[in-house]
Amino acid sequence: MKSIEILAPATMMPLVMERLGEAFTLHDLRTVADADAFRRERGKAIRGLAVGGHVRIDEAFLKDYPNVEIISNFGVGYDSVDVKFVASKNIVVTNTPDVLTEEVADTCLGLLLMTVRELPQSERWLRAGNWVNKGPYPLTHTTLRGATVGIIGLGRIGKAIARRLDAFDVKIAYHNRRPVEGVPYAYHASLKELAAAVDILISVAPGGPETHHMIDAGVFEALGPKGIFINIGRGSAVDEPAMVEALKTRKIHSVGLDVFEFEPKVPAELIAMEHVVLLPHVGSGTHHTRNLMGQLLVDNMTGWFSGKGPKTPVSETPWPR
Ligand code: 8YV
Repeated sequence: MKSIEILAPATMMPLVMERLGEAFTLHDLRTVADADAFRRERGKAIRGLAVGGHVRIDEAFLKDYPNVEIISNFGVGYDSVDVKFVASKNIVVTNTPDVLTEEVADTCLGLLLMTVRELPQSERWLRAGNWVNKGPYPLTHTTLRGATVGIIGLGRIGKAIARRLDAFDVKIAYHNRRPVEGVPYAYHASLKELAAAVDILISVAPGGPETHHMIDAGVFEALGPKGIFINIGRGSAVDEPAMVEALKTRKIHSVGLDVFEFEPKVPAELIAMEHVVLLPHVGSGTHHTRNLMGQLLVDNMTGWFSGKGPKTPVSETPWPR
């Protein structure tokens, strides 16, 4: 397979670069001396892309690489790939499901507890010397005791979060495009109705045109002044200015966010708020899980070019066709 040329539009983690580099002729677009010359001279030779969400892969990008057969994506979310266009060109897209499910669910529960019990704020209180100088950290108004938690998106990660929440003895409800069979949780066909029915709303919604800004001012209004919103899915599913406004006007109580609309940019107004919890997209961020994700990306690429087929094609580009 060494004669097969593949491209990483942005440098990926070392495991991916090394293993793809061993199997294929791998080009790293970020390190080529002259990107324009590269596109002109090698563009037509590129047959596979290894991507990680940093570069938008759409018609404009792909016009320089007309012979791409497979796009192997690092991450379960592949919203940076225009999958509709890509599918129309018979290009296969793969992602990295399952291997990150439990890690992301762990992070979500951590973020939830941090937000509900103000743990980062109380830690800052201790470090600032306030425990000694001012006394105990104030009691929190919010608690999981007696709470109902709503999950937007009861897929693999949503279910893993729900399983963990079961152990916390809270009520669980969810919104999904359609009801999920075999789960005991209350289904709400309307997102607004789910928001109105719960104390804490967790979004695991993916990105892309279908979910764009679906969590809007109306949803925050329905969640209410004691409500907490947690996002571990994609920032683009949230109308970020509407969320900031809802926080400023106390239409909701707090948020805990691992994802943002324009990462790594986080609105300054959010950063200035002491009572919200903001994480830099660390959901799957352990060596253990990222290595599994990286290996799956590599396996998809080698599976394709060895004729075995991709391991984890996305639903829009099923395999075998
Ligand atoms: C990754 C993620 O860290 O899998 C996803 O969709 O959001 C994260 O697990 C991210 O995609 C890496 O760029």
